Amino acid sequence: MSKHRQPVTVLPVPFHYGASRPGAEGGPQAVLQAGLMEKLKLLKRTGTLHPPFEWQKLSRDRRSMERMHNWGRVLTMSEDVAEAVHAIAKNGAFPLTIGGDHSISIGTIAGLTQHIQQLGVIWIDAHADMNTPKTTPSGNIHGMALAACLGLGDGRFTGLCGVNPKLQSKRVVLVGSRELDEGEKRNIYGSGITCFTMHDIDRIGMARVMERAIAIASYGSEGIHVSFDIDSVDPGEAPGTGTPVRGGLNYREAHLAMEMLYDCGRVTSADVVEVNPLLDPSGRTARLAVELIGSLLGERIL
Ligand code: Z70
Ligand code: MN
Ligand code: MN
Ligand code: MN
Repeated sequence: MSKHRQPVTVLPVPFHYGASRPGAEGGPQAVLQAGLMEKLKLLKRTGTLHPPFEWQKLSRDRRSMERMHNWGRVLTMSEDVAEAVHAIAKNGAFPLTIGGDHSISIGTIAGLTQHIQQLGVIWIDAHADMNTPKTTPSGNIHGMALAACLGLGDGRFTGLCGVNPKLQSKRVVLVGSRELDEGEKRNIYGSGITCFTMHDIDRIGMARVMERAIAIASYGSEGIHVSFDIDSVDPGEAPGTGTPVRGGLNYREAHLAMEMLYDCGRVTSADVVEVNPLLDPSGRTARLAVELIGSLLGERIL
């Protein structure tokens, strides 16, 4: 099976405890409702739906701290997601994880790095999610997810699955950044990851940004993981998300990024996170998510 045309296994992760408010737990259902499985079928990518995880047990877990809200629930979810994603990848399928808030990527990346050597990551987001418990202004773990994968922050998360760090900064790229906290900026510089802000996209264009991002994430890697936060897209197109930030990717830039990722032939997994249907009763944010997944998996105009 060519890496380019692997069958897709969808892992729904209805989870919001990494964010400040509820709603993202409805993301998977909204994206499925908007036609995700039909899209996979159309693209002849099989489209298996992973059996749901026993979310009940999370409700009893009250472990929390001022600087790491709901860390018990996030940790339990991450362990389960890591195991599921590792199993999907081992089976030769493309794990497509649908969030849920962005803390779920701690789990997906932990699972992937057990199977793929020197994983590259392209993190498309209005935010960098590079806080640690020391720098976080909110205590919300979705703002610490990428840092944890790079070995920064609390050992409960950096040590997940026994490998720390999971990612090497020379293969990690941020795209679409436009709202960074002060301590987080220091973490970005200190870590050595690459950051393409909205300024860079305006200045040199999305095509050149993605060419560079892909080159960086592929260097010496067995695969690229795309972690796509829907808040990277401008709120005019994607209003249904917990922390909208104006000045985001326009409709065409978002599709172009996904198309270029498909065309590079090196993407082996993806997360689509932070779709919050409570904030968008029209459903257009979930429909956009399905469209963008289509572009990432090879849908073309001609
Ligand atoms: C802020 C924090 C964040 C997503 C919000 C926001 C983080 N930097 N990430 N929405 N996806 O609280 O750490
Ligand atoms: Mn994010
Ligand atoms: Mn393995
Ligand atoms: Mn974000």
